[in-house]
Amino acid sequence: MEVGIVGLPYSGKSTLFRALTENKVPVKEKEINSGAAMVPDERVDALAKALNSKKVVYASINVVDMPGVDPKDRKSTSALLEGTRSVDALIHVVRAFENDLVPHPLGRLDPVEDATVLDIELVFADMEMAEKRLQSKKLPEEEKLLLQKAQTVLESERLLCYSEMEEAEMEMLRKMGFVTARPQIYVLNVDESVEEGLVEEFSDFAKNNARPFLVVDAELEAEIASLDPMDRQAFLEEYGIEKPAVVRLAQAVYDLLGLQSFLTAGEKESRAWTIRKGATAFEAAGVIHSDIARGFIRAEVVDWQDLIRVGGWKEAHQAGLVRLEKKDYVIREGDVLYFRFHV
Ligand SMILES: Nc1nc2c(ncn2[C@@H]2O[C@H](COP(=O)(O)OP(=O)(O)O)[C@@H](O)[C@H]2O)c(=O)[nH]1
Ligand SMILES: [Mg+2]
Repeated sequence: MEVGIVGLPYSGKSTLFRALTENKVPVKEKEINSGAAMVPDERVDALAKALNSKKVVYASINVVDMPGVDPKDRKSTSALLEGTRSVDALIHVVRAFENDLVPHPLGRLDPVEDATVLDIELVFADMEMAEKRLQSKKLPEEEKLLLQKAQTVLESERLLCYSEMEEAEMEMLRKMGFVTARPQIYVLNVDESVEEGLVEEFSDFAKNNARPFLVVDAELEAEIASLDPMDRQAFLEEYGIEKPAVVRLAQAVYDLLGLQSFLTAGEKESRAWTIRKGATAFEAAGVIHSDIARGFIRAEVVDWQDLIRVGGWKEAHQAGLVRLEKKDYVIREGDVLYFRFHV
C-alpha cells in the first residue's frame, strides 16, 4: 500500500513525511522522497512478549512526499504527477501554523482556501493529462469515451474521485495516472498556538467534502519521532497526543481503502499484515507467500487476546481456542493465523 503526500509549498509535507518515517529517510526539498512508515501495533508487541518472538514486524505503508504544488508555477504539477502514479490514496496537507521564517506562499493563513486552491491545481493537472491522452491517434473508442467523461467532470472543477464516475471507471483512470481519481485524507498541520475556530471551520469543510480529516502537529511529531522509541510515549502524553500520527493516519487509510490487518505469531516473529476487509484465509495465505496459498490445507485461527492469555499455540490448542478454517474463511480483525500447507 502506498500513499502520496500533497499540498502547497511550506505546508509541512516533508515534516509530516519525516514524522511518519521516523526521520530514517533523507529528505530532499525539491524532489520526490519515498520511504516506509512502520505502523506501531500494541497487539504485535504483546504477542511477541507472550510468545518470546525473536522479531517484531509491523505493517508498513509506503509514503511518497511530493514536491509542493505552487499555484504560481504550473510546471511543478507535472513533477507531482510522476510521484502519484502508483499511490492508492493522497494525504492532503493543509497549513494551519504561523511561521514568519517560512512565509506562506500566498501570504496569508487560510486552510479552507488553501485546500480549495490545491484541489483546483490537481484538477488542472488532470485536465492536461486527459487532453494529452485524447491526442493519441490510436485511442480505443472505449478509452476515448471514458476520457471525455473525465474531462466533463474536470471542466466543472470537480475531482474525479468525488464525482459521479463509477468505481470501475475510476480504477481505469487511476491506472492511467489521474491524480484526482485517488481518495484523499486531509491533514491539518497545526502548532500549539492554533485557534480552535480555525480547526472547527476546517472540520466542517472536511465534512462537507466527505473527506476524513486529522489534526497533526507535524513538527512536534517529527521531533518526537527522532527520539529513542522508549522515550516517545512520555513525550506524546506530555503534549496530550493519544496516538502518534502514523497510527492515526494508518487507521484513516485503512478505513478509507477498506483494509484491515491480520496477525501471525510464533517464536521466529510476531507480525501484522495488511489485507482488504472481507478477504478470505486463502487470500491471507497469498499475502504471506504464494506457495502457502498454492499448498493451502487449513488455517489455524485464534483471537490475539486469547493467544496472549494462555501464552502460546500449544496451550491455545489444549484450551480448544484454535479453530481450523478452510480457504473461504473470512478474516476478522485481530485474528492470529497459522497456515498448514503442502507444496
Ligand atoms: N511553526 C511551525 N513550523 C512548521 C510546522 N510544520 C512545518 N513547519 C516548518 O515549515 C517549513 C516547511 O516545512 P516542510 O515540511 O519542508 O514543508 P513542505 O514544503 O510542505 O514540504 C519548515 O521550516 C518546517 O520546520 C508547524 O507545525 N509549526
Ligand atoms: Mg517538502
